[in-house]
Amino acid sequence: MKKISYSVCGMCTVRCPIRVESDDEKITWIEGNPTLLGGALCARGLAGVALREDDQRPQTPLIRVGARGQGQWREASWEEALKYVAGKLDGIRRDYGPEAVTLSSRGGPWQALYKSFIHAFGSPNYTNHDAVCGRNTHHASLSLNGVGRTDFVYDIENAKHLVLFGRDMFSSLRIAENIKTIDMLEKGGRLTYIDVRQTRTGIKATRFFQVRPGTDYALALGIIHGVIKKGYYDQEFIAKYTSGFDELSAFIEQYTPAWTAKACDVKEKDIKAFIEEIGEDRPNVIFHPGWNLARYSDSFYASRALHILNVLMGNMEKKGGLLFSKGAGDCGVKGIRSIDISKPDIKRADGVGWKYPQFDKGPGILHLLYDAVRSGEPYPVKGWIAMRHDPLSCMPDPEAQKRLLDKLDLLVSIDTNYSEFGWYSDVILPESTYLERDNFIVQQKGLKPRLVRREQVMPPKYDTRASWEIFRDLARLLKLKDFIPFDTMEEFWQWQIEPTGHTLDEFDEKGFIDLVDEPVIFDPEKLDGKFKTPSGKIEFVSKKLTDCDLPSLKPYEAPVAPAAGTFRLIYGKTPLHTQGHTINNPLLIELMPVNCLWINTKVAQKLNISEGDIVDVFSADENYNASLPARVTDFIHPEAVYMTHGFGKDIPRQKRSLHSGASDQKLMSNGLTRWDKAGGCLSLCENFIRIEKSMRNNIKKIAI
Ligand SMILES: Nc1nc2c(c(=O)[nH]1)N[C@H]1C(S)=C(S)[C@@H](COP(=O)(O)OP(=O)(O)OC[C@H]3O[C@@H](n4cnc5c(=O)[nH]c(N)nc54)[C@H](O)[C@@H]3O)O[C@H]1N2
Ligand SMILES: Nc1nc2c(c(=O)[nH]1)N[C@H]1C(S)=C(S)[C@@H](COP(=O)(O)OP(=O)(O)OC[C@H]3O[C@@H](n4cnc5c(=O)[nH]c(N)nc54)[C@H](O)[C@@H]3O)O[C@H]1N2
Ligand code: SF4
Ligand SMILES: [Mo]
Repeated sequence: MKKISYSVCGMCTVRCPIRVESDDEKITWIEGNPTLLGGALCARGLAGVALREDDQRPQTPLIRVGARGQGQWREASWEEALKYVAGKLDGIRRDYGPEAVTLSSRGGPWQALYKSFIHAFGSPNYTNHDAVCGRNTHHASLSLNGVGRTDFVYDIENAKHLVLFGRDMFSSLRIAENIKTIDMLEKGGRLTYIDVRQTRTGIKATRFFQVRPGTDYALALGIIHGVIKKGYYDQEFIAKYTSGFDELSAFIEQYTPAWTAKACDVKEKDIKAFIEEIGEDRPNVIFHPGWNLARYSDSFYASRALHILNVLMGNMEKKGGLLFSKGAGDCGVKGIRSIDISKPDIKRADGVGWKYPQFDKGPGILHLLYDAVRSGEPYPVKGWIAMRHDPLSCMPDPEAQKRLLDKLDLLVSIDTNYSEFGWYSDVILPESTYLERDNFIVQQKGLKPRLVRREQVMPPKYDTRASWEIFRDLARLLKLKDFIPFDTMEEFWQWQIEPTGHTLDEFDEKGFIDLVDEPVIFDPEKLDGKFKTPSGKIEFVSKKLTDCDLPSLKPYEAPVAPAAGTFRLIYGKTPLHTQGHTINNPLLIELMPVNCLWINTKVAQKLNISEGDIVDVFSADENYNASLPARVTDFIHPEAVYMTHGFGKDIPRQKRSLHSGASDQKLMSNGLTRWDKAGGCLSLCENFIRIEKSMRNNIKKIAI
């Protein structure tokens, strides 16, 4: 029977709204929601069909029988596997207390479920991926604006100038944002792109700066210098809503255009020309403060400087600027109910909130959890459930991580695929793919807050389950009170939507429900109370940072140059894959089967490497090496080499992608030790590697 379903894409965590056509057990069409995205979708979104069909994903619960990581599994029924996990969790709770169990996830709109589960179990240790993603920029926004990075919507479509520092948005996609940016460019808007290499975004830009790696903070300081010296800032806004402007003005004195040009390897005249452009375009200028900023030890300050530039532009709550994201309460309407079991009053194992008061308590900082694993302080960590999360793929030095994981009694992976963590775990609980399951209704903040839900399009192909069923059943076995007191998703949806006055049928019209008819914009003259800093002002000098012995206006320090014969390893995404988990997708691997190593032309000449040659790459401790083809180009800074993240997989059951290309995090030896003390993120771009032309290029064909 033909069916049309509205749902939410699950091929990456952007979660675009989709419309799916199916005919009995076959999906015949997937497109972006026509009302919200005009049908647009990316290659990965379309490859969701291949994810469902993929027989190289776990098809039943699996319990490890050999040593960890050896890949010997026995298939188990759901009843047996859940009883096994619940029994182990119960044992840890009895022997060490519930706080000895941690649950990590990829965050996002459904995290309330997993967070509530671990809280109901009695542990405060919910954590997520964000310390290798957006924590630096989130903390930078909190320290300045008192609200987090997702509390703003960027009105790109109406901007006159969008400035992106390494936010490679046409590779690292968000479909709605891409559409808005194209619209802006077609209306004559300007795009300035800053990166250490040329990218899909850079080639669409009106101005491109190829900077020395790790110097974004210097460039941002130089721009602040120019903006203040030229008077290209909104004096009224600064006087009304900010504190510390005099300190900022004094601090930037030294960061002249000439200094900046030298620090960043760019031309002084180009910096000056750019400052004139933003002088003309303000206040409709947006400085994107970054997304994945787990890059350098000063990325927090670089991002803070970009947030400061938005403030100087006076673009808040103005067309073409930064608009506050509104929830139901801001719009005077009632929102949905959600599951929300509060955190037990126990110190977090990662030290966030007590040892590290500078960080937002929310999901904590995952790599700091490893300190507790290592030392047993403040208490032992004995169990880890990774829900839609692959710590071994997303954090550096997986071998060092495995040595620490060996101290734990229980590792559980709830995943649609075999992740690297799953492969090292004790139990894999396979989740049904996003096309095969329902999820809660989600209330998305924005100019018009909206309800969306993920609806099951197809029954599961294999013996897999939805995460809400997995957690519900585990909670029942563990006798956790108040956790999901319902049996079907339909019942839960009804309970969620009831206070809003809307009905579930409304989802069938266009796939989402707007809670208000018109966008809600605050009066830009009346923003008092919106900045949740201790003083209620935008704080150029933050008391919270000062109290934690951290500077607000940190003097610039140049990044260390690579030692002779080594290169700074940098990475990014491709539009054809999501992190590491689509590499084995039957359709996507066909489009991109291997990553390659970008290397500057002059450097390549010295190493006798030509385009397409196989090169060998070695981690600093020489414990990991891999081979991949070279991409020789002028458009990368000579200090750096680049590769797409996610390759170099080592999971034998994923036969298509086994050992294909190189893994950036396996090349990051000791990478767990370098992190940004103010922002919390690991500094993933502070790793240096050695490269050689591979001997394999010389293999001659031998006729037999
Ligand atoms: N197709 C696709 N889209 C995705 C994802 C995906 O996996 N695949 N993941 C999503 C997620 S979770 C995130 S967080 C976002 C991330 O999106 P982005 O924040 O855009 O992050 P990356 O793609 O990691 O960006 C890496 C870029 O930083 C550049 N870079 C390295 N060093 C420097 C430097 O010193 N200065 C400057 N200016 N640039 C530098 C690299 O050359 C590279 O181009 O993408 C999202 N979108
Ligand atoms: N070296 C390096 N490190 C990085 C990055 C980089 O570019 N380079 N990028 C960083 C960024 S921006 C991020 S956000 C993190 C990503 O962090 P990761 O944790 O690696 O995130 P993903 O790969 O998106 O997803 C994790 C797991 O979720 C599984 N999964 C996917 N869909 C589902 C589902 O529907 N249900 C369930 N249960 N599981 C599912 C996937 O199979 C995968 O194993 O990595 C960060 N680390
Ligand atoms: S960006 Fe692509 S993969 Fe990610 S949610 Fe949107 S359509 Fe799906
Ligand atoms: Mo991310």
